[in-house]
Amino acid sequence: MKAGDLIGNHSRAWEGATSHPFLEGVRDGTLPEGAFERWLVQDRMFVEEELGLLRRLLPGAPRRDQNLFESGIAALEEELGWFEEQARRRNLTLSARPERATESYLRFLRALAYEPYPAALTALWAIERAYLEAWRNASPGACEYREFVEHWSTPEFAAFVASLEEAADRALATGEADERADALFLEVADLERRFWEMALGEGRSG
Ligand code: HMH
Repeated sequence: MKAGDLIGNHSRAWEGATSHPFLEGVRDGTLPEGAFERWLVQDRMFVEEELGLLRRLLPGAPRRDQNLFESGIAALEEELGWFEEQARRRNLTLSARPERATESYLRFLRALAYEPYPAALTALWAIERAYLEAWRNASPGACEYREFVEHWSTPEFAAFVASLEEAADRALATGEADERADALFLEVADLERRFWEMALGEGRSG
Protein backbone atom coordinates (compact mmCIF):
# COMPACT_ATOMS: atom_id res chain seq x y z
CA MET A 1 0.00 0.00 0.00
CA LYS A 2 1.01 3.59 -0.61
CA ALA A 3 0.17 6.20 1.99
CA GLY A 4 -1.32 8.49 -0.64
CA ASP A 5 -3.90 5.84 -1.64
CA LEU A 6 -5.55 6.21 1.74
CA ILE A 7 -6.94 9.61 0.77
CA GLY A 8 -8.86 8.24 -2.22
CA ASN A 9 -9.87 5.09 -0.35
CA HIS A 10 -11.40 7.15 2.44
CA SER A 11 -12.45 10.27 0.58
CA ARG A 12 -15.52 11.00 2.73
CA ALA A 13 -13.57 10.84 5.98
CA TRP A 14 -10.80 12.93 4.44
CA GLU A 15 -13.29 15.57 3.30
CA GLY A 16 -14.47 15.86 6.87
CA ALA A 17 -10.91 16.46 8.03
CA THR A 18 -9.96 19.06 5.45
CA SER A 19 -13.15 20.98 4.55
CA HIS A 20 -15.13 22.42 7.39
CA PRO A 21 -17.28 25.47 8.20
CA PHE A 22 -14.47 26.60 10.52
CA LEU A 23 -12.16 26.87 7.51
CA GLU A 24 -14.81 28.72 5.50
CA GLY A 25 -15.04 31.14 8.41
CA VAL A 26 -11.27 31.64 8.26
CA ARG A 27 -11.47 32.25 4.53
CA ASP A 28 -14.42 34.65 4.64
CA GLY A 29 -13.83 36.26 8.02
CA THR A 30 -17.18 35.02 9.31
CA LEU A 31 -16.06 32.92 12.28
CA PRO A 32 -18.22 33.25 15.37
CA GLU A 33 -16.84 35.18 18.31
CA GLY A 34 -14.18 33.27 20.21
CA ALA A 35 -13.82 30.37 17.76
CA PHE A 36 -10.40 31.30 16.42
CA GLU A 37 -9.04 31.99 19.88
CA ARG A 38 -10.32 28.64 21.13
CA TRP A 39 -8.70 26.88 18.18
CA LEU A 40 -5.41 28.71 18.83
CA VAL A 41 -5.18 27.80 22.51
CA GLN A 42 -6.19 24.18 21.89
CA ASP A 43 -3.89 23.73 18.89
CA ARG A 44 -0.92 24.93 20.89
CA MET A 45 -1.53 21.98 23.22
CA PHE A 46 -1.66 19.72 20.18
CA VAL A 47 1.65 21.01 18.82
CA GLU A 48 3.35 20.52 22.17
CA GLU A 49 2.21 16.89 22.29
CA GLU A 50 3.16 16.34 18.67
CA LEU A 51 6.65 17.61 19.44
CA GLY A 52 6.84 15.04 22.25
CA LEU A 53 5.76 12.33 19.81
CA LEU A 54 8.48 13.15 17.29
CA ARG A 55 11.07 13.11 20.06
CA ARG A 56 9.87 9.67 21.16
CA LEU A 57 9.83 8.26 17.61
CA LEU A 58 13.28 9.57 16.67
CA PRO A 59 15.50 7.06 18.53
CA GLY A 60 13.70 4.03 17.03
CA ALA A 61 13.43 5.43 13.51
CA PRO A 62 15.59 3.92 10.76
CA ARG A 63 18.79 5.85 10.25
CA ARG A 64 17.65 7.29 6.90
CA ASP A 65 14.51 8.81 8.46
CA GLN A 66 16.25 10.40 11.43
CA ASN A 67 17.02 13.57 9.54
CA LEU A 68 13.34 14.00 8.77
CA PHE A 69 12.45 13.71 12.46
CA GLU A 70 15.19 16.14 13.38
CA SER A 71 13.91 18.76 10.95
CA GLY A 72 10.34 18.10 12.10
CA ILE A 73 11.33 18.61 15.71
CA ALA A 74 13.10 21.89 14.86
CA ALA A 75 10.07 23.11 12.90
CA LEU A 76 7.59 22.21 15.65
CA GLU A 77 9.81 23.78 18.27
CA GLU A 78 9.73 27.02 16.30
CA GLU A 79 6.00 26.67 15.69
CA LEU A 80 5.36 26.30 19.41
CA GLY A 81 7.15 29.59 20.05
CA TRP A 82 5.10 31.17 17.27
CA PHE A 83 1.83 29.93 18.85
CA GLU A 84 2.90 31.36 22.19
CA GLU A 85 3.66 34.70 20.61
CA GLN A 86 0.27 34.73 18.83
CA ALA A 87 -1.48 33.92 22.11
CA ARG A 88 0.41 36.68 23.92
CA ARG A 89 -0.56 39.20 21.25
CA ARG A 90 -4.21 38.27 21.74
CA ASN A 91 -4.00 38.19 25.52
CA LEU A 92 -5.05 34.55 25.59
CA THR A 93 -4.35 32.41 28.59
CA LEU A 94 -2.36 29.30 27.74
CA SER A 95 -3.33 27.54 30.94
CA ALA A 96 -6.81 26.66 29.62
CA ARG A 97 -7.94 23.07 29.98
CA PRO A 98 -7.98 20.80 26.95
CA GLU A 99 -11.44 20.39 25.41
CA ARG A 100 -12.78 16.88 24.90
CA ALA A 101 -11.72 16.70 21.23
CA THR A 102 -8.24 17.91 22.19
CA GLU A 103 -8.00 15.38 25.01
CA SER A 104 -8.88 12.58 22.55
CA TYR A 105 -6.27 13.76 20.07
CA LEU A 106 -3.57 14.10 22.74
CA ARG A 107 -4.30 10.57 23.92
CA PHE A 108 -4.03 9.33 20.33
CA LEU A 109 -0.64 11.04 19.90
CA ARG A 110 0.66 9.52 23.14
CA ALA A 111 -0.36 6.04 22.00
CA LEU A 112 1.22 6.36 18.54
CA ALA A 113 4.71 5.64 19.85
CA TYR A 114 3.55 2.07 20.64
CA GLU A 115 2.28 1.40 17.12
CA PRO A 116 4.33 -0.40 14.44
CA TYR A 117 6.67 2.20 12.94
CA PRO A 118 5.14 2.20 9.41
CA ALA A 119 1.65 2.77 10.86
CA ALA A 120 2.82 5.53 13.22
CA LEU A 121 4.64 7.25 10.38
CA THR A 122 1.56 7.01 8.15
CA ALA A 123 -0.52 8.61 10.92
CA LEU A 124 2.04 11.39 11.31
CA TRP A 125 1.98 12.03 7.57
CA ALA A 126 -1.86 12.13 7.64
CA ILE A 127 -1.81 14.65 10.50
CA GLU A 128 0.46 17.01 8.59
CA ARG A 129 -1.19 16.43 5.23
CA ALA A 130 -4.57 17.24 6.79
CA TYR A 131 -3.30 20.64 7.90
CA LEU A 132 -1.70 21.31 4.53
CA GLU A 133 -5.01 20.70 2.74
CA ALA A 134 -7.28 22.23 5.37
CA TRP A 135 -5.48 25.57 5.39
CA ARG A 136 -5.21 25.54 1.61
CA ASN A 137 -9.00 25.31 1.60
CA ALA A 138 -9.10 28.51 3.67
CA SER A 139 -6.84 30.37 1.25
CA PRO A 140 -6.16 33.26 1.02
CA GLY A 141 -8.01 33.86 4.31
CA ALA A 142 -9.57 36.97 5.80
CA CYS A 143 -6.87 39.46 6.72
CA GLU A 144 -7.00 38.78 10.47
CA TYR A 145 -6.24 35.09 9.83
CA ARG A 146 -4.03 35.33 6.77
CA GLU A 147 -0.80 34.79 8.67
CA PHE A 148 -2.13 31.39 9.77
CA VAL A 149 -3.16 30.35 6.26
CA GLU A 150 0.29 31.33 5.04
CA HIS A 151 2.00 29.46 7.87
CA TRP A 152 0.73 26.12 6.53
CA SER A 153 0.99 27.11 2.86
CA THR A 154 4.75 27.50 2.57
CA PRO A 155 6.72 25.38 0.07
CA GLU A 156 8.85 24.21 3.03
CA PHE A 157 5.83 22.76 4.80
CA ALA A 158 4.60 21.10 1.59
CA ALA A 159 8.09 19.60 1.09
CA PHE A 160 8.09 18.28 4.65
CA VAL A 161 4.72 16.60 4.08
CA ALA A 162 6.02 15.09 0.82
CA SER A 163 9.10 13.74 2.61
CA LEU A 164 6.91 12.17 5.29
CA GLU A 165 4.89 10.49 2.55
CA GLU A 166 8.01 9.07 0.90
CA ALA A 167 9.25 7.78 4.24
CA ALA A 168 5.84 6.26 5.00
CA ASP A 169 5.81 4.54 1.59
CA ARG A 170 9.26 3.05 2.22
CA ALA A 171 8.21 1.86 5.67
CA LEU A 172 4.93 0.40 4.37
CA ALA A 173 6.67 -1.51 1.56
CA THR A 174 6.66 -4.87 3.39
CA GLY A 175 2.86 -4.69 3.63
CA GLU A 176 2.92 -5.94 7.22
CA ALA A 177 1.47 -2.80 8.80
CA ASP A 178 -1.08 -1.92 6.11
CA GLU A 179 -4.14 -2.75 8.15
CA ARG A 180 -2.95 -0.79 11.15
CA ALA A 181 -1.94 2.17 8.96
CA ASP A 182 -5.40 2.18 7.40
CA ALA A 183 -7.11 2.18 10.81
CA LEU A 184 -4.90 4.98 12.14
CA PHE A 185 -5.50 7.06 9.02
CA LEU A 186 -9.25 6.88 9.65
CA GLU A 187 -8.73 7.82 13.28
CA VAL A 188 -6.68 10.86 12.26
CA ALA A 189 -9.38 11.96 9.81
CA ASP A 190 -12.03 11.71 12.49
CA LEU A 191 -9.94 13.47 15.14
CA GLU A 192 -9.19 16.32 12.74
CA ARG A 193 -12.89 16.80 11.98
CA ARG A 194 -13.73 16.77 15.68
CA PHE A 195 -11.01 19.33 16.33
CA TRP A 196 -12.63 21.79 13.89
CA GLU A 197 -16.05 21.12 15.44
CA MET A 198 -14.64 21.81 18.87
CA ALA A 199 -13.18 25.12 17.69
CA LEU A 200 -16.61 26.18 16.45
CA GLY A 201 -17.92 25.43 19.93
CA GLU A 202 -19.91 22.33 19.10
CA GLY A 203 -20.04 19.37 21.43
CA ARG A 204 -18.57 21.30 24.34
CA SER A 205 -18.67 19.51 27.61
CA GLY A 206 -16.99 22.01 29.92
C1 HMH B 1 -5.19 19.45 15.03
N1 HMH B 1 -3.64 18.77 13.29
C2 HMH B 1 -3.91 19.60 14.29
N2 HMH B 1 -3.08 20.58 14.64
C3 HMH B 1 -1.90 20.72 13.99
N3 HMH B 1 -1.07 21.73 14.37
C4 HMH B 1 -1.58 19.86 12.94
C5 HMH B 1 -2.49 18.88 12.61
C6 HMH B 1 -0.30 19.99 12.16
O1 HMH B 1 0.80 19.91 12.98
